[in-house]
Amino acid sequence: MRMFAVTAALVLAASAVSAQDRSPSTAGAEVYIISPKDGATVHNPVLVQFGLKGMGVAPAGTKYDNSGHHHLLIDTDPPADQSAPLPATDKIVHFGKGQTETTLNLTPGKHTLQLLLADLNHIPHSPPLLSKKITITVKGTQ
Ligand SMILES: [Cu+2]
Repeated sequence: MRMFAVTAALVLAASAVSAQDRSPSTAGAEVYIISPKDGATVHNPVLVQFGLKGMGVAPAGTKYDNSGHHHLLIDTDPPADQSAPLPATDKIVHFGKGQTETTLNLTPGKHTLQLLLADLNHIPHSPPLLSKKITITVKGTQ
C-alpha cells in the first residue's frame, strides 16, 4: 500500500513536469494526410503517406527544435488530455523512427484516419498539430 502511494506520487510529479515542458508548434505549421484522399475507396494493403509543412520530422527521443514524429489515429479521436504522452495502442500508432508513410491492413468497411504530430516525448505540441480526419472505405484484399 505504501509502495503504491509512492509510485502514484512519482507518476503525478512526472506528468506535472511534462505539462510545463510542452514543445511549441511553429506558427503556420500543418500536418496532413497526402494519401489516401478523404472519401477514397481503397484495397489492402493501404498505403498512408504523411505530410508535414513548416516543421521537421525527427525520431522520438531526439531533441531538435520545431520537430516531432507522426502518430496515426485509426478509428479514434485524439485523446482529450494532450498534455500527456500519447499512449501506444492499435488505434494510436507511433512512428518514432521518423517514418513518413506506412501500410495498413484494415477490415473491409469505413475507417477514419487522422495524424497527430508529437514531440520527442510523444507529447503533442502546443497548440497541437492535428490533421483533418479522413474517412476511407476499404474493399478488402484484391
Ligand atoms: Cu510517439
